[in-house]
Amino acid sequence: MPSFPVLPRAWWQMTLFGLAAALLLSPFGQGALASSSDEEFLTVRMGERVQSLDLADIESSGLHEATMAHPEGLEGTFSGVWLDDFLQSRELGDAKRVRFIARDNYTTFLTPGERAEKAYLLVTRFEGEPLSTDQFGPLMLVVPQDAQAVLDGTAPMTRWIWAIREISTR
Ligand SMILES: Nc1nc2c(c(=O)[nH]1)N[C@H]1C(S)=C(S)[C@@H](COP(=O)(O)O)O[C@H]1N2
Ligand SMILES: [Mo]
Repeated sequence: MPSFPVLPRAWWQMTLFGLAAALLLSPFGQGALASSSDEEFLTVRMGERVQSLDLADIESSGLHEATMAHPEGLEGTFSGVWLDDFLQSRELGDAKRVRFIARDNYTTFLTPGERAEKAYLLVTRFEGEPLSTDQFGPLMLVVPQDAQAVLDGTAPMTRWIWAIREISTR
């Protein structure tokens, strides 16, 4: 019986380990990891009513693009849905407070007056791909018309919240 090439057992273990690591680090591996958390994409609350939304649910409000620089470092084409379109599609357009809660528990809210004053874009994608965790995903809120002023330091960005995991209304 021809002998299998004589290689130390450790060689095979290293090869298997290498393959597993390569798979995890590959776009395929990342896709698999990302999709496992899709069901927890965004929680939307109105009182007792809780909705769990995924990317497709949110983007069904209609995607819009904005090419701009985000002060946290991303520069390019962002896509997302207008916040008011999204809220209306969920029958939340009349909310007195729309609160955003981030993965780091940072939180902000918008009143109807603030929403009427500026067009807020709920960003779902950067350069056509869903926002990853290190790109401040899964969702972020920006005001495209203020992007330049924010960079120049002439407009505040206190309502620009990123890493949004929950929208809570009342
Ligand atoms: N998720 C999240 N979004 C956030 C913050 C935060 O800590 N976490 N900081 C907010 C505040 S207070 C401001 S002024 C701007 C800029 O924050 P930075 O100066 O810490 O970058 O982002 C806002 N968005
Ligand atoms: Mo701030």
